Amino acid sequence: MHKKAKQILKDANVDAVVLKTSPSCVDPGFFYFSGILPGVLNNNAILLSARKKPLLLRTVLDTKINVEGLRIKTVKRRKQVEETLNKELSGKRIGINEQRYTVDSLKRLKKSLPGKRFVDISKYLSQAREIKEPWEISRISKAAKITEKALNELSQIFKKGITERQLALKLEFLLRERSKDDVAFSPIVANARNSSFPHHFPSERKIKKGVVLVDCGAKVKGYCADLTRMFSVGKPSKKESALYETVVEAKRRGQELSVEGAIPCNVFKQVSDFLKRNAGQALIHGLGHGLGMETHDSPPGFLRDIKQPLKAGMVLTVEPAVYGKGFGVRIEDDIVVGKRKCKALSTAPKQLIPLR
Ligand SMILES: [Mn+2]
Repeated sequence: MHKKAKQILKDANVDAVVLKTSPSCVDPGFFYFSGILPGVLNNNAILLSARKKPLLLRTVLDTKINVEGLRIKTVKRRKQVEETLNKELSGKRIGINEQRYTVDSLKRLKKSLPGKRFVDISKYLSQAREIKEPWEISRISKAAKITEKALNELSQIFKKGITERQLALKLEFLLRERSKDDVAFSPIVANARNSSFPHHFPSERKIKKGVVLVDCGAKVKGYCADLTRMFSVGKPSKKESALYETVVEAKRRGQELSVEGAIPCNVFKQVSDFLKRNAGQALIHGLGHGLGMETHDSPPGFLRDIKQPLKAGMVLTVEPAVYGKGFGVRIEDDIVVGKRKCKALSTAPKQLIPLR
């Protein structure tokens, strides 16, 4: 069994762990501990216990799923899932991920397995994925390279009269084609005033003079990248160039501080104060977040209240931003925390990128 699964059984003091995934409630832990590559699965579950090989319960819709090292049972009806669980679960304390159960399915699970005690182990599951193994870093790194390359080619896709949505679609096509996987999330393309809204949804408006904020990420074998680049249609104004350079410097400072032992809330405060002094606005969102199987993975990242120190092998984004009245600037790169310094998986340019 996965050594991290063994650790969870011990730390959470549970006899077994049941991780379930469905289209409406995807649990990355299911994929992490089963070794199955992420995809849309219908109510599959994995059972981890100390004495036996992990057991995969797959429905008749997903019989293609097959991974070495797993015992496999195919179930036809939901009732069979519960019967199998009843037979397989020898202990009393069962660990589940309460963050990935709907209220409805949790009720059903508890009702069908009376006599068991369900323990929420979401905290331990997140902790297990905080520090990335080298093979995970290599996937994130590949995803970042693909994303960076596609963004570098954006001026080749860009045409006069193209809308935000069309540009976002073309970018998504490039990412999916090259990564041979899903995208981490639907790309954001935000021109001019739209760039002052952090989560702008690409509109039908044609891209005109001004800055263009593009936030996107490829996925490689289930691992995400998340980058934001700033472009300029036409010659940027002095205000636009100056704000861009301030945010570049904020990002540089954030990365410089991202070493093992650093306290995330302190890094957040230093960069936020720098932006307040130099651009007149403190950070309105975190300076960055953990990155992995999910776009927002563990650790939680550079938030104003996170005190747990960074550790080598954590992968995070660094994304300082200033959202002004007429336009906004966000620059985002991905990093791996190291003992003495961080390793950048991507590098934003020092100036706004021309689009024409
Ligand atoms: Mn991000």
